[in-house]
Amino acid sequence: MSLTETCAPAQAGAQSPEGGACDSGPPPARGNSEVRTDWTRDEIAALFDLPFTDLLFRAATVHRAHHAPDEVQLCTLLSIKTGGCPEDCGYCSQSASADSGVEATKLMDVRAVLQAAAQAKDAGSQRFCMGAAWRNPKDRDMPAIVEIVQGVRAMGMETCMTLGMLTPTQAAQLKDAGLDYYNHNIDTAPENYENVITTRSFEERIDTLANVREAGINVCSGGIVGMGETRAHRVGFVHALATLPRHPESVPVNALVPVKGTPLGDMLADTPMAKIDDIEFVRTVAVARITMPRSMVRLSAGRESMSEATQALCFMAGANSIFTGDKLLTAANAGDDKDAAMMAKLGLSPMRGEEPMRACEAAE
Ligand code: SAM
Ligand code: DTB
Ligand code: SF4
Repeated sequence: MSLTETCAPAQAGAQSPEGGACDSGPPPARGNSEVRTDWTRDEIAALFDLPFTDLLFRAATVHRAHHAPDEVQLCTLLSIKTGGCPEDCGYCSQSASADSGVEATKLMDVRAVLQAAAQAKDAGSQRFCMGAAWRNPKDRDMPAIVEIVQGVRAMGMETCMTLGMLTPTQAAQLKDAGLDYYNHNIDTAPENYENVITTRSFEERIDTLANVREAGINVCSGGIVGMGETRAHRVGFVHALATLPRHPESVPVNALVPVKGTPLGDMLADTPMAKIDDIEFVRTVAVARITMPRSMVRLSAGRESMSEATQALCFMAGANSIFTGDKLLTAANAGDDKDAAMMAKLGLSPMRGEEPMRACEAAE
């Protein structure tokens, strides 16, 4: 049974804001529809500090001004090149420097990738996201990558890739192939970056995001919560995204999946920080929604160990996209049966229409 089959019918478009009702608490709400890229850290910290019910109400109000609150976008992930990565991201099972037991593979055969995409489409997924454990793609990899993008697009699905750093030329090649989205996470606050990754800089991440934007590809960028970072780091993380020259079209919020054999998985194991507090996770989602009103906010890694109640709070707080299926890249995901049951219970439907940011871009 597919997720599409089990869910309630899609609702009509986003509701318009009622206005006025959410003006309490710092910073003052300047109208639900306003999209700003001049957020200050103090304003974002003040949002995090709001009483939880006020924060949720405010996030839900912003959400309803821009999105249909009972629709969730379904995306499927596939690892097209797993493990053996030269980068040392402290959370990642695929780093060659981790002792996680993940076996390194070569880039998958184009036909096998297209077969997996066809299955995802049958299961109701609108977008096929493909990840490669690379610091950056080599130019010799590009012809196969281009063929994959063209093939998945020909099936009528949206395409997303995450391949590491891109040069302007590679970004242009992907755009020409028809790539819809590029995922490249900033992961954490700039000042926390070197505590998590030492083989590249935060600025290099921003450079690739600029190359992707410049090429005309939609941007997907977010990060991970629960890596032992402080509240101030979470403020800095949201601030870095919300003050980009243009907000990312998609903002994945991952909860750390602590993997044995990775520096962060091992460091946090058996400590009170092994799992992010559920309420703090929901707060992060809510603040992302308020500061980036038109973006899709994607509940990404970590849903497998999250209760339905916590996920429901995340949907209230403005999350409106999930990864479906049993597997993320290497880690377990909730799975289609569980998700279909949750969506039916919550009365959520798969998203059918266009994303608000893209609809606005088309109108501009
Ligand atoms: N190599 C590419 C890169 O780093 O951009 C693409 C793949 S990488 C696995 C994509 C993202 O997955 C990372 O930026 C990180 O945010 C997320 N991720 C990886 N491992 C994770 C984990 N154990 N828990 C939560 N998120 C994770
Ligand atoms: C993102 O932010 N989360 C996805 C996607 N972008 C590529 C990846 C999650 C990976 C979780 C750990 C794993 O499966 O190895
Ligand atoms: Fe490599 Fe990406 Fe994993 Fe970092 S997150 S080790 S770049 S696959």
